[in-house]
Amino acid sequence: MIENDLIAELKEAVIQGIPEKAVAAAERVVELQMDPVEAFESGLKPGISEVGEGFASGKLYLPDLVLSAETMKAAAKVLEAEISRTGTKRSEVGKVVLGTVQGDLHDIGKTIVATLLSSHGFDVIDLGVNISPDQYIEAVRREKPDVIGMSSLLTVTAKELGIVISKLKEQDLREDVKVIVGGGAVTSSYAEEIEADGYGQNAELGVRMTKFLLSVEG
Ligand code: B12
Repeated sequence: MIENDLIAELKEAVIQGIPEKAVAAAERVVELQMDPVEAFESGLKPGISEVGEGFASGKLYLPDLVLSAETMKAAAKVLEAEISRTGTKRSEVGKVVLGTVQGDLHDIGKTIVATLLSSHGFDVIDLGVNISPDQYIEAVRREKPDVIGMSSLLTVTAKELGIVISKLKEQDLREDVKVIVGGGAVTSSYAEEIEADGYGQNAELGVRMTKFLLSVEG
């Protein structure tokens, strides 16, 4: 079946680190009107996970990781454009400030969460990567979001999530905003431990959790 072949091709392209191949497959996904979120989660994501495992076991090196990440980002851009195009029109269901925590430069997961939230009608302010607790606090004061979403991929940066929550409490802002966390370094039990309001294992579940926290239907 063409659809399964394309998913496999996306995965292979990321593993091999060939952006042109990944972009061409992503464009076919769009042409065939396949689900872009599914293509991201079942094609690109397992590809980059495999590369991550190769890196962890010493079979692959940092340049391999960089090339695969660039390949993933190039294809993700095509899929993200499609997710935005087919999404719900802005209906102001809520405002979300998103960012990757201080010390952490991983942005692929956070960006897909941002895109999917926007496509579900949320107003999303993406702060970017390496966001310090003070920058989150400033953003909460400035943007008055309903939710802040934080991403952490490194074990050493996971503690930043708890630091931001403590700072929100210190500044009397904790009651004003819901906190949702995610990323490879985070588990639902860790989210509970630091008293986040929600956790999202992937972008889809992150959107569902955000809707649940804000009592948004659908
Ligand atoms: C790509 C990648 C990189 C790229 C990042 C490029 C970029 N622009 O993002 C580069 C090459 C730059 C990189 C660098 C490093 N990396 Co790196 N990297 C990865 C890799 C292979 C994939 C990450 C990724 O993008 N996954 C795909 C996305 C879609 O998945 P995701 O991020 O998990 O996001 C999903 C969910 O988690 C969730 N989600 C994510 N965020 C949020 C937020 C919210 C609010 C919600 C609700 C949900 C949510 O939704 C997303 C969609 O499903 C992982 C391995 C892995 N399997 O994760 C290693 C990994 C994270 N990296 C690792 C390491 C060690 C590093 C470096 C320290 C390497 C080095 N020696 O320099 C540096 C650190 C740089 C820094 N300071 O951040 C380790 C971390 C180990 C650990 N436990 O701490 C990993 C696990 C690899 C490994 N197995 O060793 N890396």
